[in-house]
Amino acid sequence: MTDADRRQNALEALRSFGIELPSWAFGNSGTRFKVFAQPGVPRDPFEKISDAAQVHRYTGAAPRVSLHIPWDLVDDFGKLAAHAADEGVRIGAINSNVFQDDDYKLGSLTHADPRVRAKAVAHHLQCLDVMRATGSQDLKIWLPDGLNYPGQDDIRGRQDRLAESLQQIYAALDPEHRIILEYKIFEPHFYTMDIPDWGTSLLHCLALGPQAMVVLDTGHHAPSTNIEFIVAQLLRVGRLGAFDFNSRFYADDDLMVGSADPFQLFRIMYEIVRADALRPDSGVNFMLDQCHNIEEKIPAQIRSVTNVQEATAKALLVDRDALHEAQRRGDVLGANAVLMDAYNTDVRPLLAELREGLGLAPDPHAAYAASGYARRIATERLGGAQAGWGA
Ligand code: PSV
Ligand code: MN
Ligand code: MN
Repeated sequence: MTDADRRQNALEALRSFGIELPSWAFGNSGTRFKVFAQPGVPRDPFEKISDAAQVHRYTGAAPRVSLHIPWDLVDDFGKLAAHAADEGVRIGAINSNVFQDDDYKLGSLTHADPRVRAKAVAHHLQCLDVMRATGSQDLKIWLPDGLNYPGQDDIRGRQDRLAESLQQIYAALDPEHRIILEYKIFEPHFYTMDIPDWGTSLLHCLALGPQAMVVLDTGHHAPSTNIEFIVAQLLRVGRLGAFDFNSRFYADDDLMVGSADPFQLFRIMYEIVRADALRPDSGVNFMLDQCHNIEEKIPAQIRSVTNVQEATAKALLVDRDALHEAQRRGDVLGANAVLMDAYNTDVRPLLAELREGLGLAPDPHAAYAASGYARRIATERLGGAQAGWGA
């Protein structure tokens, strides 16, 4: 295959590559020290979707929005889905939330008290109803459950209770639904989390059945973890359900994807391309999970989408025949050079061409800035909501 062929193939693959945006990226957010309010932030889930639609309008690559329940609770989810359609986007994954209720202080789906477990299961069944009303297919579960002190509770007993609670939720899925199960190494608990790693998530998914898949949040690992190795493993067994993309320097920083380590993002996307998992029907949902504490939110989401697109374009440009040949020969430096050649390619002209082919401006950042939308929402919206807490 020639360079020109690879370029054409990359353009074609990128045309159908969509990234899902989180509704909570558009609200005010911060750290436990301070939430800095910004002018024009959405006052309700309808306005969050309108803002997410701006990102799609200028990138052509962000056609869905994930919701978080109860942060995005509305009376009529059919109306919210219709609003999304009017804005040219769709509702994506529905995130449950069992981390802000006093009842869940010692656990939710793992809690020792059957009453609390039943309440947490019922919340997930409510999320399935939201999925039915919005046409969403993915129920995304991240649990805050865990322990702060050795001996605080029985590690193994909690796994048994978790398996049983998940089974009850799984049994309520419609045929087109999936559970996508996220893991996180630590936080809010520090001795152990009940789903701390991909192995634990995968074991629960395998026990549940084919409609359960793992979510890999790039910020949820120990420093230096080889994330692309995990991606390759999960793809091999057909259980990579989704990404929560973001960047981290220290902990679960939720910074813009590709800002801390664009090379890692490229390596991840290469494993995706290698497994032919970029296709919209591959079963991998490419989502962002980010908060923008100090930067403007819509431009930050546009930047995040273009960062993912750039890493993906580079991964698509890898000369896989040459790589395979170098690997077969045992040519260590040659194989590494093939990968680095692709990584070092400036793909911005390719992405500009992609956008022009879609009838968009070549530079989405400039086009959004020129649109006047930020000025309009700053004057029209007063009293914007926080991303989650208090939304
Ligand atoms: C937890 O840290 C997490 O990554 C989960 O995906 C939550 O739903 C999300 O963050 C909330 O921002
Ligand atoms: Mn996440
Ligand atoms: Mn997180």
